[in-house]
Amino acid sequence: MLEFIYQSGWGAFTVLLLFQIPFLLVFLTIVFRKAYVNSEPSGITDADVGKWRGRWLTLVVALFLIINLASIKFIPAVYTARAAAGDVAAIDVTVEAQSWSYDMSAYEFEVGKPVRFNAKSLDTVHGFAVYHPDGDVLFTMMLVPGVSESSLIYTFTEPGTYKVRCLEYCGMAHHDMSDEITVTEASS
Ligand SMILES: [Cu+2]
Repeated sequence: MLEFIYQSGWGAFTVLLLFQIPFLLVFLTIVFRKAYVNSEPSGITDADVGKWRGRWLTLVVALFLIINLASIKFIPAVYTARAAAGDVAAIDVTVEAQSWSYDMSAYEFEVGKPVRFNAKSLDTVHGFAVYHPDGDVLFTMMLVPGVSESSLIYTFTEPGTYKVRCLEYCGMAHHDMSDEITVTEASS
């Protein structure tokens, strides 16, 4: 359903509006209120500014720490290192990215079986991003030509058709650079 966001210029334009419209509304509200509703000095003292600056900084630092600590286990490099340290037998798959398609040694995987994606690019910088059938990005890898393969271990938890997309701008047909992975129920 959200395919158009990736495949047409109007999709990108719509996403742009989602960022621009709220910004514009807040900006115009502030300008309007200050210029036409209340042109008097604000009455905010230096002490007020200091107090709110302190609160704001505390909030930002606290959010930074909480979000980072809570999300650390979802970082691909972290769960790949954990899976590798755990000695699990992962299925090796080679992925070769080239403008503007992928060549993979396998396209079908099973739920619950770890897959090690060994990916590289043959020409320019490409991405290898795998999307859950509901549209969420599960992980993305940046593939730089001339650099040895990057590896990532991922274990699919649900069957379905997973979309692969390039998330590094790589030229004219970048928006069309995609593929599909099928994940089936565990056989045993
Ligand atoms: Cu691309």
